[in-house]
Amino acid sequence: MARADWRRIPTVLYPQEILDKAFRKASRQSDFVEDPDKYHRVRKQMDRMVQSAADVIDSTLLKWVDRWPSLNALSQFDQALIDAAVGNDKYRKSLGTIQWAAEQVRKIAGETQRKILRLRNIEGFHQARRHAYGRFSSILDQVSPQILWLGEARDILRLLPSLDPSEPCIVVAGAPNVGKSALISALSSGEPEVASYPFTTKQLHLGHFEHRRRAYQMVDTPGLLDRPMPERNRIELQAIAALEHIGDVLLFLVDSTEGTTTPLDQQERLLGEVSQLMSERPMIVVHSKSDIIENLPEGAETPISAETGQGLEELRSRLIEVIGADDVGDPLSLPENWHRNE
Ligand SMILES: Nc1nc2c(ncn2[C@@H]2O[C@H](COP(=O)(O)OP(=O)(O)O)[C@@H](O)[C@H]2O)c(=O)[nH]1
Ligand SMILES: [Mg+2]
Repeated sequence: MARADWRRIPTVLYPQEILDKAFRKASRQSDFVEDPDKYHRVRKQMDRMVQSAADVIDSTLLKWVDRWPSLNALSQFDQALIDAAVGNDKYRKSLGTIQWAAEQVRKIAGETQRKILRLRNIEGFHQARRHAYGRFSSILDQVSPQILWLGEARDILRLLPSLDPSEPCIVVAGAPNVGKSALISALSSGEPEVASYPFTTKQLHLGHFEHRRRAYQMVDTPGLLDRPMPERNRIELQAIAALEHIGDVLLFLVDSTEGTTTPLDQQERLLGEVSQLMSERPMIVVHSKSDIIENLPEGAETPISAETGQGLEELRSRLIEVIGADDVGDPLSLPENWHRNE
């Protein structure tokens, strides 16, 4: 599965800039035409101008379309994020429209070439060239909303978190302010990346640590797995389903300190909902802010503190063990139903 890297998509030119670039190049090309006979020279020049302008427009548009990942090639998680952030339909249609524009430009260039072949006078050649230029610019005018839309979409998408679906991923859930972001920072090697989530105005934290050459990713879930489920919209549900796919383990934080923002019974209800939603995935429940916990609720054995580091290494080992990415089994053992037929 590809990983979307929006930062690698170049800025597209404004429609007028594409035209300017195309027409400039076309004029330069026509200067290279040499023919002592004016009739033939102009005919070749006008033909060359139309073809090279079309080449520039066509290749600029197609090169850009190419750099956008095809939605189907992306992970479900990325697809859900893109849908929530800019809309998958709009995304597909805009790219389709730009591709259509490139085809039209090609077609116009072909028609003009055939027309110039049929014409028999110098003024006609000029006219055919002017006519083609006019059509190029009206095509670009027509698709300029889509070009501008994609430019804006790119700026939004580059703020989204990018997760590598081929590496393990830990989804960190829990009510607001229980310490999810602080824990991700504490477990991360280096500063966690701050990204935006289309579901919330809050920032999302994305961290990772390495173990045996694998990058264990950790992702926050503000606005998704931190409030009661019933009032979810379609896109949020989709994102939750996607999280379930991409996450190898769910780490749920409970804040049982005096100062908790969300009362314990509500946190327990949330835990119940989240564990139902992610029933396919192993879940680890920890009590955060152990440095200020006065009395740990009964049965709660895993206090951790992002502040003092208490319990963090144990937690890290447990996560690695539960994910089991390193379990390759015994390479010498044979499948149970294996028979040697010699
Ligand atoms: N004492 C203490 N405070 C913490 C700890 N972890 C987080 N906090 C504080 O709890 C508040 C919420 O933390 P944050 O990570 O933003 O919570 P989130 O909303 O779940 O991401 C912040 O003021 C943190 O400084 C901890 O281990 N000990
Ligand atoms: Mg947070």
